[in-house]
Amino acid sequence: MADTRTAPQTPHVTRREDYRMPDWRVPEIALDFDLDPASTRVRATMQVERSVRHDRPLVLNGDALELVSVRVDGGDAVWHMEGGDLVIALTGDVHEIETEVVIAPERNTQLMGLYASGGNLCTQCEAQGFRRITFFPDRPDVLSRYRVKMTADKARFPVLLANGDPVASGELEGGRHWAEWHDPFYKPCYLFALVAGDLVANKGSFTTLSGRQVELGIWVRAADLPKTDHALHALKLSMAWDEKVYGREYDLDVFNIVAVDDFNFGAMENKGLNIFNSRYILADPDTATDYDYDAVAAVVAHEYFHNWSGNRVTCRDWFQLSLKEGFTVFRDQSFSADQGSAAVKRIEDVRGLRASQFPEDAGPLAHPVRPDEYIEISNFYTATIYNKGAEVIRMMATILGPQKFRAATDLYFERFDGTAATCEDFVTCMEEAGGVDLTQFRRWYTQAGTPRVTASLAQEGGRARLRLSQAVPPTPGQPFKEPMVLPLRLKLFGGITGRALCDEQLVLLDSESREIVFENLPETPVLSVNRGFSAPVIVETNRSAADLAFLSAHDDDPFARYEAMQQLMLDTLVAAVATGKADPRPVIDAVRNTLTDPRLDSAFIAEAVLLPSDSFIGDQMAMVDPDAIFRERETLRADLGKSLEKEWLEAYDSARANRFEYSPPAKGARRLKNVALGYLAASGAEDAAELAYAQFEDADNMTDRQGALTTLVNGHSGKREAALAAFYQRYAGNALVLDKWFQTQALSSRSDAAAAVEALAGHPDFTLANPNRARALIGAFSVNQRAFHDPSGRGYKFVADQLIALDKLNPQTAAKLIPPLGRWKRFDAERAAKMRAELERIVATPGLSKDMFEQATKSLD
Ligand code: B3K
Ligand code: ZN
Repeated sequence: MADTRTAPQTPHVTRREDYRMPDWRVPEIALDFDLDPASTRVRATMQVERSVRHDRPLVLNGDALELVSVRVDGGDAVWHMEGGDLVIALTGDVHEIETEVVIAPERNTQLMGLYASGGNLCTQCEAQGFRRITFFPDRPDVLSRYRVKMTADKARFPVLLANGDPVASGELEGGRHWAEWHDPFYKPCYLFALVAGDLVANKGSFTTLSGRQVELGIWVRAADLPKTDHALHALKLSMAWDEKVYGREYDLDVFNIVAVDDFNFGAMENKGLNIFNSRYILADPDTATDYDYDAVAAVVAHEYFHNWSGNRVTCRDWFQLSLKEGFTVFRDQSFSADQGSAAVKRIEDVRGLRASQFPEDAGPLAHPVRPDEYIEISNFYTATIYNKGAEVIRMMATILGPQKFRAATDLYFERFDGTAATCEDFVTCMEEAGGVDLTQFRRWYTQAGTPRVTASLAQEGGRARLRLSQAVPPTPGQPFKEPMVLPLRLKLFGGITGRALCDEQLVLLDSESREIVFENLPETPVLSVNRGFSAPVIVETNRSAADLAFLSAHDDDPFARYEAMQQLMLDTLVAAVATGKADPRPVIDAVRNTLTDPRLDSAFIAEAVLLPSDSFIGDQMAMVDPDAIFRERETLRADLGKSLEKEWLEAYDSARANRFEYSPPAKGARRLKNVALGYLAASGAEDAAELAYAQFEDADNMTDRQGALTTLVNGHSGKREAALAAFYQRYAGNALVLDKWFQTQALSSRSDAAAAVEALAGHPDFTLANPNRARALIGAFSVNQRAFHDPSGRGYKFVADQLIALDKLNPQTAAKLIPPLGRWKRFDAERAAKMRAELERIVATPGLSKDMFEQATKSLD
């Protein structure tokens, strides 16, 4: 067995500028699996071709493989090992290579390669897991056609699935059976997949625009079958949407999705055989919140859309990851926006960007959308690659406009179909079809850091001057920055009448500063800027609290209304933290206006009246003071709760009697109802806990039940423990719902949250072996700003202890949880020293994975 751990002292750094095309192509591969959880035999037969004239050997990557034999053209081979890699000397230009290896799926705790989950066998290969299945050039620009034969015990593994279409199957003696699948499309090995298990399918069909009948299957354990209708429906919607909006049809006769409980992230787009974390497939009203329902649809869509943006056109190398991920996130965001309220979807996406990507861009792990180097590529599946990458695509769509953007994506798919492409290829298509020069825009791919825009409007009689300027902050390895191209949608409103004073303009700010003059203004203008969040930047303006309150009531862009309210709340809270006092009345009045505006729908109102999170408030401050932030935010919440008690009760009552239905209005009603419940509890109203407990008991859906539980868990009523116990008992054995039970307690705003989480780590249902459970407790706790940053440092120590233990099982999942400890520079000297000490302890741990080594050492800089 090869050692899977790299000595942290000598990490190999892979650099983008070192890219070289592959020495050998592998146009065909046949894989033969003799499947058994304890010991699986894998035989690979590959046709290899020398790509250009060179005298280099064939290097096949491998990791944790037990080599049984190597043959070249049916005879002996000249080979040796270099680390985990198999190096074969070849004399001709075309050869047939046969290898045989043995692997142990049930001992694979990393969940990369072939592994066991809940008694079934499944694979995960992206980015570099295929080398844990067989020896192969494990890089995305080696494209092959796959033939896969699987043999297994029929009683234990009645279902055998792989990529492409099924071509043959049969029975064998001794209760064994086999199946063979063939994928006609050339693909990189990271898209290889197989599943063997005791599964049943929710089956459906879809007829493509050109008349191809596609058999759809959502495969799960029999008990989970009733929870698969929503995912199947979302899949059909996604297939139709990609035809309509991008002209992209599905291309095989079958499309299968398998749900597994043990998975390192959300899901995987393997060709024709997507494998999902079960949390993004299973949904019914009793166990899934509205948020879960939406996430299932979004992830099903995302993975389906990868069939074109990722699979038909794949990435040349892993530095191009955002080529498929940024574009596909943009596609899934657009799909979700089309299913309900586009404004609310945009608000949710921007909130997510600010919660994860902005802090990443401002911290030690900041990197460009197209990184220049990595130690472990798994560490680069980040909010920057995914979400900032999506914003970059969105900005190009904004600059081109819908028709030209569609022409550009058509060109991209046509020109690069069946190939491994680069971000540069994508931008070139945008330029050619859009008739624009994106030379300077390309800085979005090379410069890290969130640009800061200052917008100040000055009025002189009937004229107003808008001065816009930009600066991009230094980031690790990039001390100086050039100006970016920032598409800013803006508009002026009359400060008295609320009337629009001009049409919306799209301003491309591409220099350090620029002035725009507005003439003949009949009244004092108020500036609405970065409408729809047209550029992923931080905007500072000279708008007063009155201006912001005015826009929160009158702007005709719902996102800008939300934004004005958020800014008003932020300004109030930041002032309160700084001075210990701030006037809450403008916020209270603006929230009252929003709550009682009959033109607004409940989903929007619920988003608009929510206070910014503790951590987002902290992000605005030079030094984060978690205790003061918590105190001032709770004070404002209580003020809002008390001052608007009548309005909250009305909002609550209007949705109280609703029975469950999954529709945008019903979701909006539940969202507002639960936000109102939170404010009623914050007001200190004596009967709020009774109300929450009644909701908890009467709920016919998880959104209401978990909303009530959250309110009770954050409070001190006698009902708290009863609700936690009832929830636990009701859902004993349901792993996804128990994750919510752990997570709700890990996110508690009470002062005893850190102690509670330490105790929960010893609960019989807690395990680090399941990534969802680890994230539910440790991941959630580390973003609970108040509890994690407990002045004693116990939160830091707890998380470091858990991550050191998790790293031994699953380095990829452990390394993902490092960033909260890496924010030490933003905290006072005592906290910073404690956080650094834990990072140093992690780095000094013997046998540390290179995943953790990279994240922890960079976080210390
Ligand atoms: N492409 C996968 C992510 C793989 C992560 C590997 N560390 C899922 C997705 O983005 O669709
Ligand atoms: Zn993706």
